[in-house]
Amino acid sequence: MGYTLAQKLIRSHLLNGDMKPGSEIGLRIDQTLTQDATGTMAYLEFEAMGIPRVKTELSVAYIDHNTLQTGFENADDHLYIQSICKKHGLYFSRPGNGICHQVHLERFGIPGKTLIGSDSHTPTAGGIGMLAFGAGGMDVAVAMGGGAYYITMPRIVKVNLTGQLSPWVAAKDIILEVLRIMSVKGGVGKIIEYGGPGVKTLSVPERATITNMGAELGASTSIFPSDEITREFMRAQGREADWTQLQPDDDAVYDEIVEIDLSKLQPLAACPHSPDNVKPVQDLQGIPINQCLIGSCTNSSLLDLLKVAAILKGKTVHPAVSLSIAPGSKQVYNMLAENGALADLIAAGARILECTCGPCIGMGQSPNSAGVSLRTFNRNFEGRSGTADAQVYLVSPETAAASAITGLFTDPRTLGQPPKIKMPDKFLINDNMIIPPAPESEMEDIEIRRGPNIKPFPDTSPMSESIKAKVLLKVGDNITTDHIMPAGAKILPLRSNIPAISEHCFTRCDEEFPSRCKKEKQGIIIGGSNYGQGSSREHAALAPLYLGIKAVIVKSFARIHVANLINAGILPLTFANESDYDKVSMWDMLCLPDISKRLKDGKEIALLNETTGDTIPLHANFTKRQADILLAGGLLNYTREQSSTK
Ligand code: MIC
Ligand code: SF4
Repeated sequence: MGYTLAQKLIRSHLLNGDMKPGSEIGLRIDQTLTQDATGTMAYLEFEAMGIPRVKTELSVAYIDHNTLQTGFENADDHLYIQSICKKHGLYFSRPGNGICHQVHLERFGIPGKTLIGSDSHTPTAGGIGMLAFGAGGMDVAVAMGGGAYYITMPRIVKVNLTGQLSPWVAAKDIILEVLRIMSVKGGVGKIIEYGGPGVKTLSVPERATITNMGAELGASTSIFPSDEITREFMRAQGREADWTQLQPDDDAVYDEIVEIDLSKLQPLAACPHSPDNVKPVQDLQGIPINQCLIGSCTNSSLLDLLKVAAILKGKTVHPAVSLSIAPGSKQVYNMLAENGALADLIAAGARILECTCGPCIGMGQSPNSAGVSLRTFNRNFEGRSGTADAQVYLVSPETAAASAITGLFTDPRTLGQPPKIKMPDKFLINDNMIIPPAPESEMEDIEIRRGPNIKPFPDTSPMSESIKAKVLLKVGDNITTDHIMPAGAKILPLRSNIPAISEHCFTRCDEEFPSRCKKEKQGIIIGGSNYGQGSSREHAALAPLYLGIKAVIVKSFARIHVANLINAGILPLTFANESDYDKVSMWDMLCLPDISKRLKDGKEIALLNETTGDTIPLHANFTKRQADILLAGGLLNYTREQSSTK
């Protein structure tokens, strides 16, 4: 029996475990990336591990999220990360060089290598055949120190692409169709592998749009084969030597197959407030819009922006609309400037932003009250834009540009002949904004620059014998990490200060949550299914940890968040029977008797609801390693314990 492409890469990087779906495997990690909003914490954790130099083949730190700099905090974090890179052996991508996933694809990604990044959209690199995972900062810190990255062996879904896209239908519409079919939890525990004859009709930037938004499926990762098209892209980036051909075996067996005939697709939009709430643009035509935003790690490639420029050339943005465009990287920005397309965008009235995440993470450009905003981004969670009642739709660059001109939701197919855009034979290569690390011999002399907002990692202690605490919050299904730990221009500068950022924990759902936790000293959170979907931010675990949350009990978890809870030493448990969710209410006093002993012995766990008298069975499917991490009070303590017993 042959292997799928993902299975081949897992096999060649397997350090421990066996490749049986559902069992834990440890992978050797070749490359890591961080961005600045998660990076400071990841490097504080790396420092706490006491490893002098990164042990990966390549580690890169990007500055792309926290670039608004309304106070000293973000700039201090940037300097801290820059000094860490120099000292500990990492490449540093300066602010202005672009969004981590776009730059990594252009300048560093290598087909067949493994990559983990402290950002949920790290699987973008699957567009060139990398096996790439989004992870919490602590997992990235461990990988930088040479440790394995642990995941549950996923099942493999093949998305079989046939046919060819019709004019005006884009890669974004393919991934929106996959989201429509599978939903935001349909990818949990799975790797999405793209195959079939339709693959060769898609360029690398198009493939990367698709693998990028695999994160919204909840998938472990997404991957395309590495073929002649990948080779051309690598050649145009001056990196052909890094290319290898990668295909699944002919007799590979998949756990599930999803068929998509590209020729049947039409322009689609994800409607408020979830990436899987997908409708044809045709059905939304005529809705008046207020804002169009083009960019983010999903759709900010040169190819995307050249199409947008061609659509806008000689036109004017509708007076009712604000159109802003953020190129994905300095390379994209520079090439747009050199070939005149930037002039077309400016002439049409687009507001050109720096090449960062910007409005995607609520760093400026919040829409007007109840504003309708069309975005080429990947997430339209309620409130993420910074305007609580905004109506955010996710669309292709073609749909966004067409609508920006008319002022109404517009199917781009109404525009006539589409522009013919060709991938360049050669990209503009100038890595002057990437600073290499100092040689090992100079490491000692480099001083780490720590601003006053950078506070140490919160203290954790080993798990107590029993847990007894009140329910301090009860939430429903599909809670995102944006609910748990909101982002945006006001809160993001606090990412390196856990005590301060904790004041905002869950405030989008319940303003009183932080003060209630402080008063009660410890508590338990109850949630529905797919709890913790979205971002990789470990702050969604570290803030609850700081606020005294001991356990989170839900119907089901999203992959990265449950790993972050374990790493923080918070006990993540699931109801054995989902209907038992109704047997627990706010303020109930819950008890998990002998919990540390039960974890040690791998015994079933029962929850005692002392308020109602119910006994509720819970699932706690932890591996020995996970149980040991929880017992130690989190991954940092566990890693320290491990190294002291060696
Ligand atoms: C996001 O898109 O939500 C982010 C901001 O990139 C996050 C990381 C973070 O919260 O810093 C992600 O996707 O992991
Ligand atoms: Fe940045 Fe948005 Fe991509 Fe997250 S999804 S990395 S905030 S551009």
